[in-house]
Amino acid sequence: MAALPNSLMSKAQDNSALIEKLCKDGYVICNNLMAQTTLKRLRTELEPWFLQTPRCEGYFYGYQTTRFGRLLTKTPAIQPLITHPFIKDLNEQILGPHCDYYQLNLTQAVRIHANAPQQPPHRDEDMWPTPHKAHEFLINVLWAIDDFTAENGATRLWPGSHRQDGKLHDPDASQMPEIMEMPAGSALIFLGSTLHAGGANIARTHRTGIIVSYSLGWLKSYENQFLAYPPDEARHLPKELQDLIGYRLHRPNLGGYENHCPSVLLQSSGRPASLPARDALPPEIEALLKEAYENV
Ligand SMILES: O=C(O)CCC(=O)C(=O)O
Ligand SMILES: [Fe+2]
Repeated sequence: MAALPNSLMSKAQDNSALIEKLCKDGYVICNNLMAQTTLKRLRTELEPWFLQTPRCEGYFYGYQTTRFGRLLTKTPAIQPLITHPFIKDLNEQILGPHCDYYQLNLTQAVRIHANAPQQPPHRDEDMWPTPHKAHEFLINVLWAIDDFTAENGATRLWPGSHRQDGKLHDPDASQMPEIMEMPAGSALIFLGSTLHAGGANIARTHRTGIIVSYSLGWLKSYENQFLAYPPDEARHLPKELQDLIGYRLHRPNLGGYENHCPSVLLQSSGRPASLPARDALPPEIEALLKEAYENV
């Protein structure tokens, strides 16, 4: 493949080039991936929540930032971002082979206020404490709601710091991170194994972004999706989003309600009094068990 001119890619570029770049460098920036009308709506819907949400507490989140989740309820304009076909394709190729289905791990609005220091560098996958991960557990998409600049806290990221051939590669301590500058409406996509940090904000104004991350369907998600979107709320979402937030079984028999598909709770008739436990198995296991059963 011809070398890409820089880390900026347009949505017209085909996905295989994007995935190649993501796997090689651990990140890729897609310029202006969201429609301007979506950006405008997101700004309008997010602002009242930024005004009413108290500042974060803790050295990881950072005391001079504001964050909140549950974005499907707070800003419905986010729906097309979560199910963006471009991101879907990436998820299917990178996470898809390692699970029955991938899930929505988190939606989070992040505002880095003026004078905020740099966040501690980290890999988002470290929340799952398995030391040697043989494949990616998470894909992160950070949507720029404001322009991300060197001064206002654009994400710092260490290219090539992601897993290579099953090993975690740690950048040389002297390696400087790259600054993920991008115009509002763009998306920074990076792997869960890529080292990064929210930048220090030395500008006069804040920097706002939205994190949408996806993880393997058999992992505990960062945001508790069933509390964020209980059945009475989830019932009104499109099926694709109900699936993404986990109202379905992950084979074998994982994530059920009364050993049944949890989507049963989305019916308007409410909670059934009792249900038959029903296997959800991969076809090869199902076939083996059937054969053994019939030969008893
Ligand atoms: O806001 C940013 O630039 C990055 C935030 C981040 O990496 C995190 O909160 O995990
Ligand atoms: Fe992070």
